[in-house]
Amino acid sequence: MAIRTIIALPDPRLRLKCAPVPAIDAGIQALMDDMLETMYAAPGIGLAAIQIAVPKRVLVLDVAKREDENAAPEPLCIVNPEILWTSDELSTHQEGCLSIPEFFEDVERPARVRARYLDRQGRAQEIEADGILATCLQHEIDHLNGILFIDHLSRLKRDRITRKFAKTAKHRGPPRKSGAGKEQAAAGG
Ligand code: GNR
Ligand code: NI
Repeated sequence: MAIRTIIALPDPRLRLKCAPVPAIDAGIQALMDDMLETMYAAPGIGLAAIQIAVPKRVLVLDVAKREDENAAPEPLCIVNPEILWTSDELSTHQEGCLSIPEFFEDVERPARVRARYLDRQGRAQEIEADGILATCLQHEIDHLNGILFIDHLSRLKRDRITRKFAKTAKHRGPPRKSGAGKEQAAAGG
């Protein structure tokens, strides 16, 4: 297992539509293990593969520790998810994103969702989620389609944050091409 670098705005790869996984093999399982380690280290409650520069329809979630720091981990590995149903009822949660660091804003989404997916062993599963799990699942599935939570905000707020990150990137210069970055690019195909 390894902690991978999380890419951030304005990296254009965050806007890719990610490819379905044809088969869950050892490589995909290793990817999910790295994603979980990276998510827990960040720390975060969800991570999509594209956030570590791998454009595949894979995500991991664990909302267990959000309320209780000492709770046992409850990792979910989700491949090729498909939303089957969303509630008409909406709910609002404050969202953040590891690829948009230090920016938090309320987002309104369906309060409950049902989805079908493949788990770590490639078995078909269904999940019905509410609360923060429903929010996080929708946030992660958005990532697979190149959608970020700022896309659900007003254009004014979205443009403000997009400009801020474009400007910061200019000051920082282009990302360094060394170490983990290169390995990831090679593994990302
Ligand atoms: O760690 C995360 N917290 C979070 C809080 C509210 C709604 C969504 C999230 S997901 C985020 C990690 C992340 O960027 N996943 O893509
Ligand atoms: Ni995110």
